[in-house]
Amino acid sequence: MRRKLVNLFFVFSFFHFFILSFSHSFILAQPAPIGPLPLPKQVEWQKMETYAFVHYGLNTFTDKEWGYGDADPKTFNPSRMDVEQWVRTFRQAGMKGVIIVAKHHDGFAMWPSQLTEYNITKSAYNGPKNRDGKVDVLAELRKACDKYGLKMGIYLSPWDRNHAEYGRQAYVDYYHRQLTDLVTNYGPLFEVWLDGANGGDGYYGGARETRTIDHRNYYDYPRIHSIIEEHQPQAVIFSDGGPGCRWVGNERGEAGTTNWAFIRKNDVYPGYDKFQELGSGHINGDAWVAAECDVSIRPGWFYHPDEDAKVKTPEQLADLYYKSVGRNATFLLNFPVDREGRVNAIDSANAVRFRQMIEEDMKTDLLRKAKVTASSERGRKFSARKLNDGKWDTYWATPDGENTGAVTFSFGKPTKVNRLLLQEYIPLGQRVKAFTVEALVGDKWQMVEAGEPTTTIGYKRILRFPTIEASAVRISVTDARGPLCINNIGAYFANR
Ligand code: FUL
Repeated sequence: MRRKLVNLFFVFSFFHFFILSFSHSFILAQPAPIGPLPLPKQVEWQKMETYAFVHYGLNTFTDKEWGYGDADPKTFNPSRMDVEQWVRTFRQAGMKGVIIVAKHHDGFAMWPSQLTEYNITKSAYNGPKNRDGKVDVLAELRKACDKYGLKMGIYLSPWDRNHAEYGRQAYVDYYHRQLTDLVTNYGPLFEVWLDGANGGDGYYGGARETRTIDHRNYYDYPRIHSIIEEHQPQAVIFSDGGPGCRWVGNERGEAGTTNWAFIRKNDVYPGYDKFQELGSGHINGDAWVAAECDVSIRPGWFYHPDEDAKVKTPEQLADLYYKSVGRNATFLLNFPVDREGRVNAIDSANAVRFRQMIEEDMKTDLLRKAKVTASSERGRKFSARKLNDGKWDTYWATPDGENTGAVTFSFGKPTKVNRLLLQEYIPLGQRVKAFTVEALVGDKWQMVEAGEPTTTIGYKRILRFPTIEASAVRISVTDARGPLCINNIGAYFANR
């Protein structure tokens, strides 16, 4: 009996060993990451895809884009302000968060800052009070974001045309204290926005002169980053050069068709002169700093009554979605809150309709039920079936040494298609450099012309093309930085 038990034990251990090494061979087969890599918070940020921007302040009432820094705070006088209305609108427009301009270049603080008199408590605004009995637009926004499940972010302009010490060290200290105030008093922030603008002249406490600063060194960015990282480790820091995310190099809302999530971090700084490069990033970059497309729903960032007829249409917004989210960037859509203190009815209607349009465009993924085959697979765990299983963190991968590969999806019958969506599994890096799309029409394979170069994919790439009736589609990656790791491919028929 005892011998039998011992034998059984050996047999069991033997099998155990085999099972373990077998399963290990699957587990170990994950492709090696290829840097630069995103931090988990950068991946979470990119998954937000679309979020709102709010420009609201003295400029709204003085009809300016860049206040000089001398406007009377009493000018700020909304008649029917309703922060919840903003956030409800954003939610209906599918926005996952909102970044508010806490202070624009004019230096006016939208919260009861104790560091300057030039703040909201000195305005004519008589809205809800914070814990200290003061009006506080940021506290109102925090509350509304929590109520409607949106994330909150802040914009704090480094340039300050009101401050007497601007250009000297005392202002830098002030700016750091102002930032500390914001990152410690308004709950978790998903993004902190540091713009690179600096026009030189300003009120500067009455001096009314031009002051120039050294863009690279004046603000002490390392200190700014450490203040944010200490209190808001989850926040992604925006500037021309990141470190969390980067400006896309234009304010039209368009990313480059080739768009790497990398930059050479020592080259780029806020106010970078070769900002045109930011639309495509640097293929040989050493830091993961994906692009964000900031654009206003109106021509200006702030509200101007004469722009009521110039609000971007739902069609134009949808086009920008494809040119931003559909090109490996995020879409930061600005809403110039109006003089009543609301997202204007035209803006709100167009933004909500835009979201419906995108949802209708990509309502049914035609590949979910298609049969998929691949030129090669890296074992069962990384089979081509992972491309249309609806899961974000399973992916198709090719074996080491294979930096090209093709997948074919067969519909079984001719099917109308005009959109294709691709996603790389970015926690392991961005790899694809070039790909092609073909469709089987009748018994002939023909190239699908998306009207733009099919180079990078990254987190998400969406192609639009004239409707074809295909019985199969084939995607071939023709060049990449390493073995392929693609987690999702979808195809749609947008009926508009
Ligand atoms: C720029 C600013 O100069 C504009 O006024 C606006 O705030 C835009 C989003 O960033 O740097």
